[in-house]
Amino acid sequence: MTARTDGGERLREFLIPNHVELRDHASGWPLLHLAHASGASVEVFPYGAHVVSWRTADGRERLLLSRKAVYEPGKAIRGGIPVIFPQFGPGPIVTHGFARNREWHVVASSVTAHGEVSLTLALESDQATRAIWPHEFSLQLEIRLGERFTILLRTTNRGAASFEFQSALHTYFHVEDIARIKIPALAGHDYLDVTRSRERTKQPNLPVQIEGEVDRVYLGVPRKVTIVDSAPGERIAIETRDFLDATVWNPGPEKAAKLSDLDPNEYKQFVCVEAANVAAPIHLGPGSTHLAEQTVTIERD
Ligand code: TA6
Repeated sequence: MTARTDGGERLREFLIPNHVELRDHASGWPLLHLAHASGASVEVFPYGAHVVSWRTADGRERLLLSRKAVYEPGKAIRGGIPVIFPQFGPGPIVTHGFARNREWHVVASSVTAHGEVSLTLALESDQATRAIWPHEFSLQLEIRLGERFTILLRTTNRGAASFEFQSALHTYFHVEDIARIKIPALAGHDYLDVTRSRERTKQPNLPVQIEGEVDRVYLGVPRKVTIVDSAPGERIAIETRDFLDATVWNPGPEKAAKLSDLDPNEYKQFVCVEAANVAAPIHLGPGSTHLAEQTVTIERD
């Protein structure tokens, strides 16, 4: 299982001047740069279909990518938007599944009639994935970049038997100061507290705030969740379809210090709010496709 580092020769047919371009990266891995007319941009590695940058039209980076991220085949990149499939966990296979550690391939690119830049990457089951998870599947991750940034995740059962899967977009949202942010929409919702053996707990009727390590799976969340005060006078709006749960994670100082691919103080500048299907795995019959979607924008007071 090795990541392709051929400079992405096979990507060239999908490049669109000024909109989908190939960029060099210190890792030697091909990196695709999507640019929208507004000035917004996204960067994604075919490795893991891993988005590592989302800049809004004002040029500001809205995701955290660790300065100590490691680019090694088989290892997850710390930060950006890891794609979690077919298992979030805990479970019988590798934590958070294998999709983020495998080489995806580009299958389509376009500029839509509305001027959005669209890029689609795919991952299919193969002998290596079957050895880990014995099901035939295809995954497609479509990025649509305009004033808003949308990711669509399509999961198709290519086999003759049903299977169940969990999935998530493990987004590391950049925040100015973790101590300032609030997440009002999760007030009053039940969550599984991972720090307390996934004990089912009720969020008080108050916004979620981050103090120390927070690792929770909120169940049956609203379709719109905002991270308030991500920066002074701003909030990050996360709108989803068919992602029923949301994981909220920040390692806090002690856990952060144990992560070799995270600078010790970087924990202060991100919160993971992850559109997810975790509590109730998705049941997919033969030939069926499940579509889940996340759109993020920055709202201002
Ligand atoms: O989504 C929260 C979580 O599952 C935490 O428990 C923590 O392990 C985090 O993901 C990071 O996981 P990773 O496998 O990317 O190191």
